[in-house]
Amino acid sequence: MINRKKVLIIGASGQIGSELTPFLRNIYGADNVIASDCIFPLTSGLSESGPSCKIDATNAQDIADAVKKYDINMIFNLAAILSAKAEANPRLGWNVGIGALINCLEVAKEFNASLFTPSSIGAFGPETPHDGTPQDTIQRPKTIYGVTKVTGELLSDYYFKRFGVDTRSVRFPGIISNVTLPGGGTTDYAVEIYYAAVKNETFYCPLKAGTLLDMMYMPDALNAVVELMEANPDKLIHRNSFNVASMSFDPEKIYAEIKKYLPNFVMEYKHDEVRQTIADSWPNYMDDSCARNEWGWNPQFNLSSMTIDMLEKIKIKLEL
Ligand code: VAH
Repeated sequence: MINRKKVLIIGASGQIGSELTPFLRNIYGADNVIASDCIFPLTSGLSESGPSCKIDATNAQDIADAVKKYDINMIFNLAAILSAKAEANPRLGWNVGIGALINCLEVAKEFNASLFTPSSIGAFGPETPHDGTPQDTIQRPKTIYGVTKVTGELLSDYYFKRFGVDTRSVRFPGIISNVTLPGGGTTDYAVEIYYAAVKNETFYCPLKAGTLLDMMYMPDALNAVVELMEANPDKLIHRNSFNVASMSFDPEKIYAEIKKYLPNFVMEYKHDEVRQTIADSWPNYMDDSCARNEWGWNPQFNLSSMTIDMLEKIKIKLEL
């Protein structure tokens, strides 16, 4: 691996980017991690803690200019429109998801940079085995988000095999975090429920009881990204994209876990047809043995430990 990492993060203001940026700055040095976004302004924390620039990822020249200016050799492309929001504007979902990726692939090829682009459980569809979803299986997603994720996996593998671009990727479950709220995702309920509980508000859950989904706490997601990108390439049989799992639960299970600490918390159901249809097409839980065998994936958080940390961190954040 290249010893001196010069990193560019595209989409640094999003749910993953806003935490991946400081995480990578701690590892590689603040001056070596350039944060960029074009949809949301960078938070003061990100722009004050290291270099930043404005990049429209659907403009290849923007990316190339930044890679040249900062001598980048590792790109994290987090540009995406999440599942439910993309269903309302499929063209935008495609233009951002694939437009940004093809530009990143071409720039990574030209400047010999490695490239990480997250995939998702959204890359699977209703025909995919839902229990113990295999690493290699049928992928016929019925959402534009899923179509962009499968296309992204295929494009990233193609650029590796055809041009030798060092592309790597994981299929993230729903990511739960307490720094930046997610926007427009099907799994967002698993973040919003914690805020409602801390604020002692009734939570109206958009998904039905029994809707099992793979989920992951942000600290584990950040470790997955770095461990994969730092993995010995000779050990990688797969690249785009690894199943990574840590916990699977339905609304009833997370509700019961929160009530252990906030017994007066009330959750009711307020069905969201779009999100329910999407969630029903996704796995109940994935088999992530390939990630564990090929690069040592080993999540640290489960629903219980995540709940304790989320409630504590949100109470501090909301000063309650
Ligand atoms: C979404 N949070 O719900 C994203 C993610 C696996 C889910 O891709 O769209």
